[in-house]
Amino acid sequence: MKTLTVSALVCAMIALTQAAAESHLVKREAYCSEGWTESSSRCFRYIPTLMTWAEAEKNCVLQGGNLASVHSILEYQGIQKIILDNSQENQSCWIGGSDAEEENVWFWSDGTSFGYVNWCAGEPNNWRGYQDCMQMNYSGEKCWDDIHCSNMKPSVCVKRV
Ligand SMILES: [Ca+2]
Ligand SMILES: [Ca+2]
Repeated sequence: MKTLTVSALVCAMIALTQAAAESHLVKREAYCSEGWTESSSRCFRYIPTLMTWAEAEKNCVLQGGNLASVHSILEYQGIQKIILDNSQENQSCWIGGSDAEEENVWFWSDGTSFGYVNWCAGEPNNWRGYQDCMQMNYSGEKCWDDIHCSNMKPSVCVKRV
């Protein structure tokens, strides 16, 4: 009788452990919703449609996100990989940096703090006095540049999980 109880307990424990392992797997698969790619514990989406910066931001918002913010070189490389995987090239894209509110005061449109930067040499230069939106993968260095917000570009959205 005692042996039977112990066996039953062991069986129950094995079953629970398996259930936990399976639910963990399911959770991992669903980390990002369909069409979004996990990188640095966030979900990103490459948008090939050419849009202005504001249109691109609005498009991300409609999908529950914002244009991508970047906080480290690892995050930046992760976003570059998503662009390369989806477009087969290192396309220049809109990300969420903007100094439209006040010249040379940069913000991320998702509200995260602006610290890490990867500006190209000599950028941001606010060329001709009206460059207020951030493109990435600019020039041979694939770094950041400020350009006029009405340029038409692909973009990268980010969504917090
Ligand atoms: Ca500017
Ligand atoms: Ca510039």
